[in-house]
Amino acid sequence: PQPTLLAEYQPYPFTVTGVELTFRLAPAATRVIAKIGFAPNPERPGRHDLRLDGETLTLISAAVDGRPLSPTIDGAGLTVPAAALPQGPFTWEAEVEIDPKGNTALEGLYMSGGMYCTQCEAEGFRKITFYPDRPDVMAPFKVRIESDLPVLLSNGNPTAEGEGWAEWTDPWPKPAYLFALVAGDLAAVRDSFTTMSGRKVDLAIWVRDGDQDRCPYAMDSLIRSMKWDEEAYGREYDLDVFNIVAVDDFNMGAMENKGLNIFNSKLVLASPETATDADFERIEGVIAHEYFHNWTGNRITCRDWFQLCLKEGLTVFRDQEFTSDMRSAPVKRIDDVLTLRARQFREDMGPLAHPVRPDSYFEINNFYTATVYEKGAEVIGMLKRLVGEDGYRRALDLYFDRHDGDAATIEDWLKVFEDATGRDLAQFKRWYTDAGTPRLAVTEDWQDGAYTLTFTQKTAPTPGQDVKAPRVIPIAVGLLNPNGDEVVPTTVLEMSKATQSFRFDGLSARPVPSLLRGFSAPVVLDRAVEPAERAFLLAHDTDPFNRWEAGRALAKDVLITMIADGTDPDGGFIDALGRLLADETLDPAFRALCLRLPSEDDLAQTLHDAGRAPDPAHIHGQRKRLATAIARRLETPLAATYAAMATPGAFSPDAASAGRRALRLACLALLNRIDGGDRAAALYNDAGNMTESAGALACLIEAGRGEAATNAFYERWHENRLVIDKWFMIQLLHAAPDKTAATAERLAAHPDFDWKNPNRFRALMGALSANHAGFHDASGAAYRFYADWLLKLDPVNPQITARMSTAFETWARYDADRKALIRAELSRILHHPSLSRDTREMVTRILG
Ligand code: B3K
Ligand code: ZN
Repeated sequence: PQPTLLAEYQPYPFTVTGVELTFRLAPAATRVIAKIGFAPNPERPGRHDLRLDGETLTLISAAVDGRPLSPTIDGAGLTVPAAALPQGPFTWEAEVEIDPKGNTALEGLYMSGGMYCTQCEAEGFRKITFYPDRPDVMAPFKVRIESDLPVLLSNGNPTAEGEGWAEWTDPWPKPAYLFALVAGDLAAVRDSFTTMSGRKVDLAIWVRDGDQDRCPYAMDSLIRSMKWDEEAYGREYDLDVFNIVAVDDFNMGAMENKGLNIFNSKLVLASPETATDADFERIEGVIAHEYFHNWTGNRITCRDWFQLCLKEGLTVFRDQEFTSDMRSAPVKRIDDVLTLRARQFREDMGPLAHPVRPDSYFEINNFYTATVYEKGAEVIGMLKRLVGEDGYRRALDLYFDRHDGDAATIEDWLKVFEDATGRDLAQFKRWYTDAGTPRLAVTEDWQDGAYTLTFTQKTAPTPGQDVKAPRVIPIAVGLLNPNGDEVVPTTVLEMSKATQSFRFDGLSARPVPSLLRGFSAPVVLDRAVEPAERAFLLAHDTDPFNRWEAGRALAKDVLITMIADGTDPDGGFIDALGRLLADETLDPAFRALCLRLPSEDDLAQTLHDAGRAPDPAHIHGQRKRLATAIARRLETPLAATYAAMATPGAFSPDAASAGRRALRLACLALLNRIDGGDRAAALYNDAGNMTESAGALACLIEAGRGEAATNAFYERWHENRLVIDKWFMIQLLHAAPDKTAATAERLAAHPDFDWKNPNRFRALMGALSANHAGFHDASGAAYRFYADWLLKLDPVNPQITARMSTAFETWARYDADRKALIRAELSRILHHPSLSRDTREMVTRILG
């Protein structure tokens, strides 16, 4: 097979004037009758064959302008020769049969617990009917659904219904990937929203009967999102109805289908008893994300899949802004940077590194990555920093104005910024075309009241890109006086050369620099800093992100030293942490983040960057040792804070209450190292919400006394799938390294391990690979077990298999034995005779 290349883009030879679909639903034999209007595309003069994508379809009949024909069918679609087509517009009609029940890949039309649902992005529509399944072909759709099921939904507005059928009309031209259909025995939770121009929109969340009481938070989040998009971006909703459906079997989080968002049920359903604070926050963020796609994705879509970041980077950026407005902006920024570093930096520094806008792929589903999403959002954050709040607003207004109804490109996106602000973005564009995380080295000079910062940027080669040209890097800097006063407030330095100096004059004393404030660019700062300076910033920096960052860097330095020479942890660091913990002027959520130690995976990468092969078991041991030392030295304040942060009374998922619980659990996790699990046991017994139950259970397992609670948890929740996912996950995340593989084997044999359900598979396997020391146990048992399961899942659900193969992307960090073990598993996978295209592409790239 050949890769698809950005450079080979050509418009489709036809435009689609309208699509009419009839679905006669039956589990194993659904009929889809399509009537599609085509017209020659003036952008592609001449006569062309009609090429339609189609996979796993049985063609029953086909006709052009009413004349039956038998097109040539291959594994990827069908072709009608130009000679068999009229010169001008024509109507294509086709009836196909599909098998939703046998569709375990969960792409196209499939069944989940008795209901029909669809997932078409990126290329799933071709499993529903023959069609030009590409995002630049946009058309209005009319859909008729025939079924005995009581609830029949599709995109757009409901236009007619009768006994056993319903009809939906979507007036907004859309690409096929935004098509959706749902049919089932569902219950609705309803509300409404009146838009800024006074139109009333009927809102509904559709769930299984019995789940209605877990919908209010999602509904509230939707209403707040609709309001926010009007206020922050001037964007109004454009249909009479907005429907959300929750399904249990779903390959990812959620999908922004026009007017009919389909969600993984874990991102809709929440009650205090069943969902953690993190779940609530995630629900709010994803509901917003999918809703925001209505403008950034649906009204303006992507010309081709290489432009995926056009909608995803921008929509992530928008949902991050939304969450910052709803909750604490600094805490949100820290959370986002933690995720970026954990997932995107790891990707960017390994064999899977690719540009935010890739230029080649075998399977596009493999490019829904942290780079496209999270780094894509960071790039927009940098643009905003460079052009300022007003420039950003003007550019976005122009974007919506100029491109509404278009399938656009990154070039179009950058052009609106150039036109709105007069700035040349040719060099900035490298953030889209070049892979890799730049490293920024810093030196300082102090002479006669002038302070000079010199930065040197360097980006290591990435697969297929050996030489890296310098990028535009916005570096937000503030300067502090030795007494802690800020002498230069946040200033954005614009670096564009490989090496560049910036000078600050008229200072009375040598300042302490606070660099890369707010994490103003997705780069790694390489600067050797004395612990005293970090402690100074931890105590005094006015930029909350950098304050946290200073503590983080200190913790990392301490841990790296402990790992290197087994020295005792630094008391100065622990005392600084203690002062922060006791500072009641600080947001509890912020303090909780400061108490969190760098992850083992992060430490492994740091050691590797320094040229040392990480030993996962040793890292695990030293990290625990530091936690124990902190608990010993700060026992009194930790215990006091633990008690003070209780949230008595009715549960509220708001950010302030969640922050208190986060701080409380952060204290508990440390105290748990020295109290033998006593506090966790007490908390487990009277926890009134899932945040505390799950937190206490994790501590009990860590303390080696989790058995009773684990069993009790199962007894209490075995009928709730989402909670049982947590049950699988917690046991593995907190298993001791040498017992992790055995725990995974035991859990995989549990009757509730429904491995074809993506949430359940991810709960177990995702937690296994996230248990760094357990996954990388020297025996290789976890590697083998994990690879066995990838091979088992691949024929059933290639998308999930391919995605989960990234657990192995870091193999090159480790020692020769581990490298050999992982490579052996990867090549065992690769040599499997019928491996999917998805997994083949990933494993090939990982092996390099
Ligand atoms: N656009 C979808 C993701 C589709 C993934 C296809 N493999 C959800 C989102 O990003 O909003
Ligand atoms: Zn998205």
